[in-house]
Amino acid sequence: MQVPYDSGQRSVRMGAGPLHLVQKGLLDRLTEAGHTIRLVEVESRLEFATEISVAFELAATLAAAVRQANEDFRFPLVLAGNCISAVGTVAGCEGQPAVVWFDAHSDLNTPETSLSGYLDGMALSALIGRCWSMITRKRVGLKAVPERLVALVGTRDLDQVEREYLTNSPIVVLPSSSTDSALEDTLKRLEIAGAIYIHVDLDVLDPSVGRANLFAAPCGLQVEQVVSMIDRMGARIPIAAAALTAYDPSVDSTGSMLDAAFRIGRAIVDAASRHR
Ligand SMILES: [Mn+2]
Repeated sequence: MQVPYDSGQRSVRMGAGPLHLVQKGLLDRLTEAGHTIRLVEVESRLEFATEISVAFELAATLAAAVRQANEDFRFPLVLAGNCISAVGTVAGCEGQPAVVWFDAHSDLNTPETSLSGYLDGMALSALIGRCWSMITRKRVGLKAVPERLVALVGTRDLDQVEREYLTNSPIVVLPSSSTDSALEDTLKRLEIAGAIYIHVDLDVLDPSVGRANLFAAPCGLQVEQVVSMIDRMGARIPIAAAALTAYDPSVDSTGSMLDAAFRIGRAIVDAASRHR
């Protein structure tokens, strides 16, 4: 599924990422790997676009597309500009999946704590029902995800408010340096949900891999680490849906992030097909 928007605007900045991934052959790679692919394009129909109205309209359309994929026994891989797309993807999943959130940032701001006003900085807060609860529930059909079913992976660029929030929250944080046994313990905790949603904001990767977007931060994960974690998750828990987000091709001057996205996309679809 392709959601080529960033902050309500189509095909600019990270909104160009989903289009670029497809143009450069992500779907061909997945087909070569033996998967049958169908591209579903998610578009906004609003006449007057605001960041918030477009974000949740896209989420509602995406939720319906994810539900349809489930009915057709197809695995939903979402290519989205923004992390707020997660609200729609999870709303479309059957039951209540746990959430594994690969991201340099925790996206745990709210309208009350955000200094930038940037909606993606509130994406995980929206998913757990801390903010935007009316529109996510009534317009998108989201059931807020309990915090004990959420794990942040590779997260290192947090503001003070987010740090304090995490101190008192059951959300698990696995920093880039975390051990295999920490991942095992986390999966043990998440598997009671019966399924997981894997969210990969590509800025989780270390800048030595390449540049995903304008918000990249040092001390991130290597591609091999992300791939091996996804592989272990898929071996243990069925993957209900996944997303690759926040890729801005205009800052990826070498194309190395494109290659990383291909490898992670392939790892996700391979891992998801284990239980299908
Ligand atoms: Mn993010």
